[in-house]
Amino acid sequence: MRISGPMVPEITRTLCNNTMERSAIDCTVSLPVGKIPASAWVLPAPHTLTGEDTLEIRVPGNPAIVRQLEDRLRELGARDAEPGEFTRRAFEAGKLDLNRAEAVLQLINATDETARRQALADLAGETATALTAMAERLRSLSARFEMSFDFSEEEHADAAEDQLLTDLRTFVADLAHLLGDAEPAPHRDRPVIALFGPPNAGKSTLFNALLGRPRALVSEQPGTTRDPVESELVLGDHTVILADLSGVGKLDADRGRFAETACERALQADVMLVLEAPGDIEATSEFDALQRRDGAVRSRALWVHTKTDLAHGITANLPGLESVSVSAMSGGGLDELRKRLTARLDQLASGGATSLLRVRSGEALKLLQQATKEDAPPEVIASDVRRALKLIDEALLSDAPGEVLDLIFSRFCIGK
Ligand SMILES: Nc1nc2c(ncn2[C@@H]2O[C@H](COP(=O)(O)OP(=O)(O)OP(=O)(O)O)[C@@H](O)[C@H]2O)c(=O)[nH]1
Ligand SMILES: [Mg+2]
Repeated sequence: MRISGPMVPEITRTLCNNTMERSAIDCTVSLPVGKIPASAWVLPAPHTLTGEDTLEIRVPGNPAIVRQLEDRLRELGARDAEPGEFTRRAFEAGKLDLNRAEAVLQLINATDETARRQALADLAGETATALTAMAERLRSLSARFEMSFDFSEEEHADAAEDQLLTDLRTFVADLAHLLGDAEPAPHRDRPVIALFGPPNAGKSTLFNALLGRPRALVSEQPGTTRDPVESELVLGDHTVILADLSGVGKLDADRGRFAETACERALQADVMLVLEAPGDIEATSEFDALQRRDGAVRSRALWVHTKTDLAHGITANLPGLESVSVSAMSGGGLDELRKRLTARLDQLASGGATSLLRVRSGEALKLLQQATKEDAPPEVIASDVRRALKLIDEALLSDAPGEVLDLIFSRFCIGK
């Protein structure tokens, strides 16, 4: 167990009978099951991950003992951490910049070697350093573009312009290489988007609405969908498999006969839509159960509040995840959902690049690729270069508004 914050000295004294001096100690913790031998690391501020006083305590890995230690810590005033809260505190204490905090998340969720390599480079700050150098190159290119207008009437202007364009193309290729664009992560199969949620949440109705045809059976009877129903769906540049799953939870008429298959499919999906109808009480607990099986599922989840045409002031659960509200009946919110899904798929296709640094510099890259591909007049290219430079500068500043931060950290597992 790891605890961090101003109450740590008091808890260390009560629990381990120790002062807040930096030490590794053996101690005995009194729990209802008895006196338990424990090892503790007492880590005073500021030289800790979070910059706060921190206590790490290790007890034998018996679930009952761990639970009792958790209860004891709560009694002493500690509370459970929010997802990613340790990393967030590290970020807020200035121990970790946002790019690195995001790299931690990427590293946790990396599923292949490319993604792991990228995350490690981000974490070590290599990407930011390389990108800073790239920004300087682009700044000088941008200045040359601006200057070229002044000389465009002179006789060597054309040759100079060609050279400038060649240099810009070289820059674009280098940036693509830096961002890992040259070797897109090989996606074995089509990405899968799964619809997960309690019976009657409106999964099949949303499935049909996204496809634009009545492919899956819909009824007011809970437990209508049994085996998964799959269909291809085109979203932006992506063709995906959309999977409609059987409902999960106690309200299922089949008492969970098909729920395990649904859970397994949801866990394997690249993007999981968690559907919650107004007044539904099971979506959260079922999602929590999935998270206990695989903490990383959070980063793949998108919360969908359904049947918004029916909701009359019913307060929805706040899952602390990216969420959208839709009515498959009226079509409201479907465009927004498609947009969010396409953005997720773009991320997947770029090798799981999820950090703001990569997303923003990726946008700059796209802009420049477009600009150099077309036979655009220099004024237009120059303006695109300016915009790209602004995006990269912003990416390097790594400043993000509070709600973006909430979103980033919400995708961490609890305890990280
Ligand atoms: N008013 C309204 N009703 C909806 C909406 N979406 C679904 N419903 C209704 O909710 C009921 C359940 O819809 P389904 O799509 O079958 O739900 P499901 O989640 O697939 O249910 P199971 O397959 O049983 O797990 C049906 O009576 C639908 O007509 C919506 O956006 N608005
Ligand atoms: Mg269904």
